[in-house]
Amino acid sequence: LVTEKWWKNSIIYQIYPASFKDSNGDGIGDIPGIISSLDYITSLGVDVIWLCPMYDSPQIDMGYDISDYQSVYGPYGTVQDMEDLISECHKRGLRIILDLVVNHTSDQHKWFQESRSSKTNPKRDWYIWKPAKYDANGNRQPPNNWRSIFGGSAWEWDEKTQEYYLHLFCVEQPDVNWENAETRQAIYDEAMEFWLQKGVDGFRVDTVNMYSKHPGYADAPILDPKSETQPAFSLFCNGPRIHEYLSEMNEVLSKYDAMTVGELPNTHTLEGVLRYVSAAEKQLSMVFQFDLVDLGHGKDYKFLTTDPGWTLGELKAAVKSTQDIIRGTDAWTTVFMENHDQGRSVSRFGSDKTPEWRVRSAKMLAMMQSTLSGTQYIYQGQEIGMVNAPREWTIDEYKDIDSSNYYRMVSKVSNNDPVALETAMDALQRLARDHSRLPMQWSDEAYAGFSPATSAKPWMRPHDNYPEVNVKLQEKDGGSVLEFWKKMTELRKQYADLLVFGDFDILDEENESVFTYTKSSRDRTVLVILNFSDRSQKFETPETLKGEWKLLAGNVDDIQEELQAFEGRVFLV
Ligand code: TEU
Ligand code: CA
Repeated sequence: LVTEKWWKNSIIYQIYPASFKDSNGDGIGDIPGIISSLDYITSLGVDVIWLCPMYDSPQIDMGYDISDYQSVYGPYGTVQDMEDLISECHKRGLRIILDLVVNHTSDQHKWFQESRSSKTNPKRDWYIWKPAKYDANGNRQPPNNWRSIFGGSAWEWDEKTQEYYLHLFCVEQPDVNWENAETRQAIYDEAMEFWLQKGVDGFRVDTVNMYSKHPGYADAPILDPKSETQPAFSLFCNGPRIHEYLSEMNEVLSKYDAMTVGELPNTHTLEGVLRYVSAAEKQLSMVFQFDLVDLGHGKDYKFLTTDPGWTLGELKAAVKSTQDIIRGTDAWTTVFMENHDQGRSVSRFGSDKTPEWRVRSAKMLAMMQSTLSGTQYIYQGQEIGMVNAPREWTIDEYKDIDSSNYYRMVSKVSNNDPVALETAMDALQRLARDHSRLPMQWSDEAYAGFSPATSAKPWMRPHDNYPEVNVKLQEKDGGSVLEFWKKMTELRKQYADLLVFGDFDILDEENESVFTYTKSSRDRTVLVILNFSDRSQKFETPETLKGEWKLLAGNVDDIQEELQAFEGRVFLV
């Protein structure tokens, strides 16, 4: 273990700057707020923080639309604040990684301003411009039928220069042309080296498989006959030059021994994933696969009119596909159930129906996460069991562009049909990205202790449950979700050979209520039993594991013969 890379046995805490801690009372989280919370973060047993984009940005997509890689968004602070944050982290033995968003920039970035100024501008080719197509009636059409990930066409017409530009995300996020070597160099210099030289320890790499589009820009197959645009993931993910680009990027990173975790949507085969994370390939340290967090989504579009639900069998298969990445390979993997793009895990995979189930299922999920192999990620608020916003909240409380585009689309298509709009709110209440962006619940004071009591209203409404679910209360309660997470992170470190590096095997693939698996090293085994149902279940002793068992962790006080609703047990065999 000693010879392993530092990032393998690390626990990484993800911070969403707008919603973490507001130090100056303008209702928006900020860097000084993060600095003031570093001792809290270290108390969790965390080794690294990952900071979501804090760069200057018009905030159309909450900072994933960057207008200047080398400056900081005013309300969050300054470059000096970032330098302080980096040194305050390092002082405490914490490492820090930033979000690297280089598939696209903001349309306000000076590169794009130049690019769109004329067809002959030297930076014209830094973005993806294409001429219009015309139909039989002479009507102007975009170059192809690709759908943007936030809905509508992925192409935007530019009146001034009479061409379309590509934006896989929102209109204000034009895609950079990675085919241009000069553009790539500018990205390495301005977005990467600038911060590596300031001491950051690596990057979470946004949309890491989208930089190389399939040449020809062919139309996507028609999956949605009622729509003019079609999901086109297969045509813009994992394109022919992607691994060449990542090798080049890796040369920059390796000068600093920086870690990377790539965001890898729409990639499901073992071979496909290994191209990114096998050590021999020299691309990325690890990736986030989407198998687990995509459960209960539509395949090509996440919001569906009917809830597709998910089964425990699907969840087991999703976990297995990420654990298998490291079985007999030189690759590495990740463990996560939440991030800033997802609903809260307790609401999705546990239960927030009663306070008792909320607490117990949050602990059950903590047991699962803490016993799977790979680098572990905790998203802010997950450690106190924060849950999705209540169903009663109206669309006005949802701030994300993905949510508002979706709601607007439904109201247009349905002509404001109240039933359709209520169904849309059901979908948003399950899956909207907003849920993870509610203010962090620090205490039972005004605004959940996120903003000072005297300040402006926070940019998002704090969850109504903050008087019961908050850090301050849980720090004083030995039975809280927070104290449980701390125990689990300690256990993970103590049994790292099994929990971080061990082999994963499912014992009950067929069981739709209980998830039983082992983690094993050469001479020891850990057995994990998790009841994902809200009913009691039979507790079965696996035949192969007779012998002496020691209970390492559990989430009920009175252990009985049967497993209670959402009960979990972790044994050392
Ligand atoms: O997300 C990319 C992505 O493909 C999805 O997670 C997407 O946000 C979701 O499916 C939409 O419903 C990354 C960032 O994590 C996300 O916050 C950004 O909006 C996006 O890239 C664009 O930079
Ligand atoms: Ca602030």
